Amino acid sequence: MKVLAADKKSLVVGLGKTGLSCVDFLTRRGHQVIVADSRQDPPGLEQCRMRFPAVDIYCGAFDPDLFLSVDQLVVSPGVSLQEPAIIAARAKGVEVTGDVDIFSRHAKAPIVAITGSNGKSTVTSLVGEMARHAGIRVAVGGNLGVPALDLLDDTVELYVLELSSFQLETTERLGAAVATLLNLSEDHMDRYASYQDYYAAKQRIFRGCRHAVVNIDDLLSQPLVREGMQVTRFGLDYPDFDRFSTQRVEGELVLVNGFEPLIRADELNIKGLHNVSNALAALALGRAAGIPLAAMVAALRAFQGLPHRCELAGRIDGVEYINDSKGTNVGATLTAIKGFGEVAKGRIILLAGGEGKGQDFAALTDPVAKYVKQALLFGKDAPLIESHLTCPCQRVASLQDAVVAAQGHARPGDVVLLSPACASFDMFKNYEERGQVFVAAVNQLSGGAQG
Ligand code: UMA
Ligand code: ADP
Repeated sequence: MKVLAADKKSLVVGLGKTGLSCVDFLTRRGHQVIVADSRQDPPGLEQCRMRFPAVDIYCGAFDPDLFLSVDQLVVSPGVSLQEPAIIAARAKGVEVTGDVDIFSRHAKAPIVAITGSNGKSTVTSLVGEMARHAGIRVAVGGNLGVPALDLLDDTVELYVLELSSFQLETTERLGAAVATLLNLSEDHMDRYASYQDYYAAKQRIFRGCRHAVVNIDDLLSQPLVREGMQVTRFGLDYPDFDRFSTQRVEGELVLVNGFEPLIRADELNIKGLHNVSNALAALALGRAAGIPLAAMVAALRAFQGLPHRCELAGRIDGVEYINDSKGTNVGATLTAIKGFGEVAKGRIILLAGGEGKGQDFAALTDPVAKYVKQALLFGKDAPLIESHLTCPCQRVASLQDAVVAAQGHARPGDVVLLSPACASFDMFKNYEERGQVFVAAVNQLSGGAQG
């Protein structure tokens, strides 16, 4: 086991939420800490200066000599390990770690770890709610929002962490009690040389794991190394004794444990088959973590879903406006298009665009042709997306303009769907702000009675 020796000098790289949590954790233990951020005026600068006046902060282009002057680099997920200063320091023997790695060495309670391209936040929140319903003292966070180190507390009985591929890259051996890779589709291709590299980063979630939860519907969710691991399965396809799945009972879709009915799909407040899959994943994870079934089912019944995920923003003149601002990759947007396309009485008006992160948008072509009558495209990669679409496309300068144009195209029964398939940071602070701007623009539309 690696130990953080008190005389080790650490350079915290990146001064966002994660960087601040690392500075806090390390300084409280008496370590020597300095901070570097490649931006001149990073988001956590003032806060860091006020809370940790003794910590030196270096802003602006990374200085390779600074990176060589320490024993270890604690790298934030937003910073690529391919930064030349990091590569050079590593080559000279400087240790490279991250917040989740440090967390895993200090957490005393079992960890349930969740990664995947889509559904992570929903499943993580669900497992957290299930544990709460069972009266377990649970701490929930990671990529979901609260950095892992800020969760550390000796009274916690269970940690539930959403982990991104970036966080896993700097995590040597997580040692989770239960871990899952929910599904895999292209994302963050601006940070990875290949899809294979992205997959390899996700697979790290299984290092040292005792119980893997595997999605039968996605072969890539299997741990590549499985020795000594228990496995629980989930999947939409068909029931069997070894899995959480679904079954038709008198025409109704029911979630089942083996062949035991648990809850009808239409009793869930989160809609769409992808959310049935998310609920099954949460049940399998919760079961593997020892949460009683009754508490898990109660939590499923109560869960209202997270904002900005296929959320109804308004209904005007018989048109539904859906906020799926968290649809930040092609896989998520395909899920939303197919989900609404299958059930809408009319067709979809799709609002998409932003920072495409190097993704291939070709997978959108056929589903968009089938379900979308008009695309309204904005942001940096609007031209690239348009090159893959055959439906009528219109470029707009802002999301507000897109909403106004969408109303012009919409007829009763249609669905106006914001599911950008892109990150937001070329136009917004984050996906939450993008979702809020969309909802505000919908609220400003004039129309007949809502409904
Ligand atoms: N920075 C540099 N140089 C760079 C890039 C970033 O110095 O080349 C600095 C920035 O100036 C900034 C700091 O690094 O000061 C930002 O750090 P960060 O980007 O790692 O962001 P945090 O605020 O620490 O938030 C991170 C996650 N962000 C990313 O992975 C990009 C948050 O996930 C997470 O909630 C938080 O840690 C707590 O664990 C957000 C996210 O977008 C929601 N995640 C991606 C996703 O879900 O697709 C992976
Ligand atoms: P993540 O945290 O991985 O981004 P979220 O739970 O926040 O996942 O969901 C983000 C979006 O991804 C949703 O709005 C929906 O469009 C899509 N999505 C959610 N779950 C799934 C799933 N199991 N399979 C495919 N797409 C999904």
